[in-house]
Amino acid sequence: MKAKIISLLKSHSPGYISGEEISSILGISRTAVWKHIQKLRDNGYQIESHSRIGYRLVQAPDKLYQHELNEYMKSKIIGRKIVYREVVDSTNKVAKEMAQKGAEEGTVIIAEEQTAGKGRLGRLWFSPAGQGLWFSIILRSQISPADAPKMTLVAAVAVARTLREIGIPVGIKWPNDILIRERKLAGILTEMNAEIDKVNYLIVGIGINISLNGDVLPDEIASVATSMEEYAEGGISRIRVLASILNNFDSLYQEFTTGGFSNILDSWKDMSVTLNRRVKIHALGKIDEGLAFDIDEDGALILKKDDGTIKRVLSGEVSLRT
Ligand code: BT5
Repeated sequence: MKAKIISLLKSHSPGYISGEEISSILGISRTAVWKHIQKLRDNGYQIESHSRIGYRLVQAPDKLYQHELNEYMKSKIIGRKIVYREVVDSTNKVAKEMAQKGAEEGTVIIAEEQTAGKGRLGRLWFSPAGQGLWFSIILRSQISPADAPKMTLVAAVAVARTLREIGIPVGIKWPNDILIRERKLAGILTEMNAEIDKVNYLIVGIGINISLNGDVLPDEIASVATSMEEYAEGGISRIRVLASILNNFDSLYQEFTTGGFSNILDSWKDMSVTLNRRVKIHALGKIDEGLAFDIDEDGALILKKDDGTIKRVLSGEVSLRT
């Protein structure tokens, strides 16, 4: 009912629609209409009312509600169901709990704030209220555990493609960073629940900084992070950015599950800031230095070390050298 009332208000905006008209279209009493309007106001909708002419939507809140997102969603699988929370510890953690209980493929969990957002290897992801997009996607494709790291690359292409479409010239740093001018705009954390030869489910967690407030940024984040607001003129609609990432992810995911990873890899390479650069890689307690010269079909980074030997790296921490 909430979504229907919002849709009626929007279709009449900036004009008024009478309570009587809403009540006759939706088949509810005028008192019920009034109660719904009150609830919408509590949810942050600015609605003017006038005794004779009715109700007028002045502004919808910048909240990531499913009924607001639906307007922009074109996806088939990803984001058909959106679970919205004001505050969670980590959307990846909530997604895992929901996946365990059988949540359907493509379910997205999104929060305004994370109190214990996760990075890789026990690191933290700083996720203040309303300043970013912090969300996780539940996937149940029939892939082998060895193919799971590819999903991080698929997600990176979805995020980078979306940001480039809106004019922010980001690059992808292997395996999970979206950078601009060598500062981190977004990160991806893919986790899985698997048996030896079968993935039960994957959780792809994505964090994107929209408007980090410099006053509350810890120093160690301020020195490495950036946010979209610094590069987008005229403000950003979090809802449109999120819908567009989910739509792009949806098409890439379908391409991936129908054997199209090599095309996705080509897009990844086109947007990469890692390839053909000197890099230092920390992996499993070892440090290697050399030229990052390719990504193979498994998503592994191929490093040509200074002694001429070739090393294949499946996971690790890359720093770009000049
Ligand atoms: C990542 O880890 O980049 C993965 C981040 C994934 C976050 C999303 S948010 C939704 C979902 N739910 C979760 O709980 N997590 C996912 P890693 O490569 O390990 O990078 C972590 C490092 O990035 C930290 O040690 C900081 O140096 C830096 N960092 C932390 N918060 C940041 C932020 N908001 N922006 C930029 N850099 C940040």
